[in-house]
Amino acid sequence: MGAFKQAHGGELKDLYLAEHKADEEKLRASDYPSWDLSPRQLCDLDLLLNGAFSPLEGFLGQADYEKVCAEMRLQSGILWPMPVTLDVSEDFAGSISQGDTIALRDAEGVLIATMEVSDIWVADKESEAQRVFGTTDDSHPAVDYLMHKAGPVYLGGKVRGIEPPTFYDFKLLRDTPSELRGRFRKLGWRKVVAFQTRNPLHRGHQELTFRAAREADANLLIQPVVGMTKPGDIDHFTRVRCYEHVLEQYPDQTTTLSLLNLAMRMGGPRETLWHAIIRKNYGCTHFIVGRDHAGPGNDRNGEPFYGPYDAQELYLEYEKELDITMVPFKMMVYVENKAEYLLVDETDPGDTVLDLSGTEFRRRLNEGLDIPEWFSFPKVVEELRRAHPPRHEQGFTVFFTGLSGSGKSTVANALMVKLLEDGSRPVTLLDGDIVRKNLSSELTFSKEHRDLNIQRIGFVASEITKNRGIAICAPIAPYTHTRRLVREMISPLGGFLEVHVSTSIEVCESRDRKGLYAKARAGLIKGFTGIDDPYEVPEKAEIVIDTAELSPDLAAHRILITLEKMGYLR
Ligand code: PPS
Repeated sequence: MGAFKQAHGGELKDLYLAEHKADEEKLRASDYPSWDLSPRQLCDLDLLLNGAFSPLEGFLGQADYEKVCAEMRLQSGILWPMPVTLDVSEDFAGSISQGDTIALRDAEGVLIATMEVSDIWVADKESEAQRVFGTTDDSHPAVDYLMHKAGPVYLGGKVRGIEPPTFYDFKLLRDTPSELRGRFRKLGWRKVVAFQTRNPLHRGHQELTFRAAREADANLLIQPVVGMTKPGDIDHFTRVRCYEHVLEQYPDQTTTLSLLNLAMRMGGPRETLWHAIIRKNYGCTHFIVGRDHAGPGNDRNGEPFYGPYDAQELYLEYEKELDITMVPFKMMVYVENKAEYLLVDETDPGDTVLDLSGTEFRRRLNEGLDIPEWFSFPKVVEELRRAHPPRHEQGFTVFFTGLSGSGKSTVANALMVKLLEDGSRPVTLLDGDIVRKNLSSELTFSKEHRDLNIQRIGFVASEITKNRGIAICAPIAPYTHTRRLVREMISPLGGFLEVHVSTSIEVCESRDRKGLYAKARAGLIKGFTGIDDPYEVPEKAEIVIDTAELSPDLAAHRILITLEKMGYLR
């Protein structure tokens, strides 16, 4: 099949062992050192094994890695823009030697592949970040991963597949390159234009992709990434349900959908070439490249990491070698007076052009506001609304912090009762004492244990918030850093409101309801917050309450009003 020639001139790889050989290797593998793959490594391995990363036959060795970082080429000279490396801990690296075979397992311990270790080296991550992503700024998701999550030592070597990773979701929509090529062959599709996406598709995308296919005189493959995308993206379960609705909008027999288990790096231009090679491996002849393809957003100073058309420019330089034609993304807009989508340069001066930015779309979704029909399909909006209900249907956490005896529990109780009276959602109170009794009974008041205690509270509250309930937490939580971690854990899942109960130490001590301050002063309790252990005053609390000045009833009322203003209560 001429149309399915590889960009790299070689064959499509299939790195799985034949069944009987896999069985033998499985037996031997019980003696191999085992590495538990991270989610990103599992995605990489999946695409290595099924041939989507052809011509690679394993994780890059050092010489290939260096050349890929420096020149986007493998030692053989073949174009390969993205390092695909196996990063491990120092401990694990120290336990193996060059020439050893290791077992690569998923999180449940299932043996996915074995790898003959040809290279072991300590990566110069700064240099890698600079050369591959053009920056060492860790607000770039791939740089963040490299610097803060990836292990310090890289292993390279050929992999031998034992068993494909298991997926329980959308099985029928996941294809290996040879399966998808088979589908194209069966359908008689000789030219296929691929569309890569990590976002839900709306009318503009549907118009654009179909137009691209018509212009290329090709069929269309919508191939969204479901492996790992940009942190904060809409989850793939919701997106895939949306894609299925959009698929109904294309004329019959023109378009197909297939999911790609790629772990994106958000590497802009380099990543675009990588995407093209992968699509070539999947049997596509054309690839749509949009504005800011695989863009990571803005850097620390609010500037974009890459120019909007850098990816298209780089593609043009390598298009011949890639051997998959670029279809540059043309900006489409809705022209109200003509009731149709047109390319920007097709509009007339008198036309009324409508636009809805991504940010405005998310705001409308968040606040349950109208989303116009010209922008998206009703079924897509319905799915997105289901997954992202307006704030008054989302969960939230009210996180009290303050000294012992400051009145946290009293106000938290008053708030709980008022919220129960409102009745919009289930309410859980995670008071300091209750948690210490039920979740953290073995913990002391050392810094380490206090942090652990707060992290446990944060975890439970995040689960409650995610499932659209209300969590009220009332620990002392004396450390800024830990409070910030809790905020970061919960904020992406729903509302988060920090309430600093700022009642002074003098007032708390004079109240001394539990007699603990007296004991602390007498040296009978060591490390008591505010006496001989620090309390770091919150700087960013949404509400500050001093119970020496405000009754519990009024304090709870003030919190309710704030929640209302933020949109969490009606
Ligand atoms: S922390 O730091 O957030 O983990 O503390 P927390 O779990 O909220 O503390 C719960 C109650 O423990 C009592 N207690 C102490 N507090 C501070 N320091 C020391 N050393 C200590 N020992 C016991 C104290 O009464 C806390 O209850 P509240 O409700 O805050 O008065």
